[in-house]
Amino acid sequence: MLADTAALTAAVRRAVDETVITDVHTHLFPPSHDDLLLWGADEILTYHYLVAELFTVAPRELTCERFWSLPKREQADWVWRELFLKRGALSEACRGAITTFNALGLDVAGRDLDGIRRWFASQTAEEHLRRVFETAHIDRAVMTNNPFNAAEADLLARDLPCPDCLMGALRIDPLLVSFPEALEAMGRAGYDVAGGETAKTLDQARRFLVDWSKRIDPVYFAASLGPDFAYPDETLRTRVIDEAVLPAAEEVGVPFAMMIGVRKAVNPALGDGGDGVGVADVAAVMHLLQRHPDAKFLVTMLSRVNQHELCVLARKFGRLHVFGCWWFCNDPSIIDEITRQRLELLGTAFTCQHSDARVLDQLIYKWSHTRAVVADILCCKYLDLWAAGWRPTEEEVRRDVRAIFGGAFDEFLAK
Ligand code: RAT
Ligand code: ZN
Repeated sequence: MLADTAALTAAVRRAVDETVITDVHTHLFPPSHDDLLLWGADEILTYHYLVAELFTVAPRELTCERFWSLPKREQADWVWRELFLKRGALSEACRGAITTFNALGLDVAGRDLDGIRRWFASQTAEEHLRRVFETAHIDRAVMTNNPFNAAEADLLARDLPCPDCLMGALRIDPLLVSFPEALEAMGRAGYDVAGGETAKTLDQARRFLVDWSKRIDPVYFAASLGPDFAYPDETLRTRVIDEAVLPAAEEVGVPFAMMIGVRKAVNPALGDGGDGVGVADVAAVMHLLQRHPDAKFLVTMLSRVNQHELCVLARKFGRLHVFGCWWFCNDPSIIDEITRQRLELLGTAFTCQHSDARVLDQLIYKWSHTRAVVADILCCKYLDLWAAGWRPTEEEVRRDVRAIFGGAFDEFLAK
């Protein structure tokens, strides 16, 4: 039994610190996929969040075209100079790079970028992966595997070694947002899609997803969708969902993860950093739940405006699992707001965060920053409960912390 509120908050902070996290969405790859697994100083500094920030302050002579033509090391130098040396490094993405270097024992306070680079150059991907998982204190991370991408499909088809800590997820955006590209990929793989947008083609798409699932054993199917995502509507997308995606997901026994609200290529010159955000229509998710009573959905939304409505919807359907503070929401002030809202409306039946790490090392900061915010929130919530007369045990606190850091996700997958 916890004796008093000091013991209670100490137990909460210990639990948040010590809980091993499952990261439900990343863009990591196994080391065997060579260049696809990004890690090291220059990758950290050229993360697309930081590239977008660089161009908020870059001198006019540094055009995007010129930036992209530079070697990665020089791109990283630009970011370092403009955001870290000439300005205060106050953004969340800048702080993230600093947290990461520091946690790896590197001399970031001394601003020794060359020394930091030298350290990374003497590591191997395999040992670095182990070290980062240990430092971030996570057990597993879900990858993003896109079989519609020729290079990725080739690597996936070779069944290269993959550490147990990385789990597959089948990324299917082309089917929903660029159907001709999906047709081309399926055709290349030998599926009979010559008829175009017919029922037969959609059945071939279903088969494509089921076949790839046998190969990579995905935890879920996933796609990111724009703020204009509507369901049902008169477009091909509704048919693709009804006749290919959800039948395949149900056959394989996995949820469909939707990340909704990204306004793609608002400024295409920025590359991955050029996407924006828009308020989406949560009713599309509601209609999916209503029309597909056996389907399960994982959903995260990009606009802060959509968060409350999404929580309310998740209270109505146990087949909807809300996860993560995605991208522009992965900032302490917004994580704080969203996580409080979710706890208040959903108890522990949600996953409070995913890292979206594109660079291996980012697991370190994304998780340490989230842990700090969530620990503060949980202390408040448990103190409120204490004041109301409830007396939680340390084991119960640990159970509940694990729930929002991966336990509820595992339970959702299993049910
Ligand atoms: O957060 C990000 O890094 C975005 O660029 C996207 O990767 C997004 O999370 C996605 O998976 O589409
Ligand atoms: Zn992502």
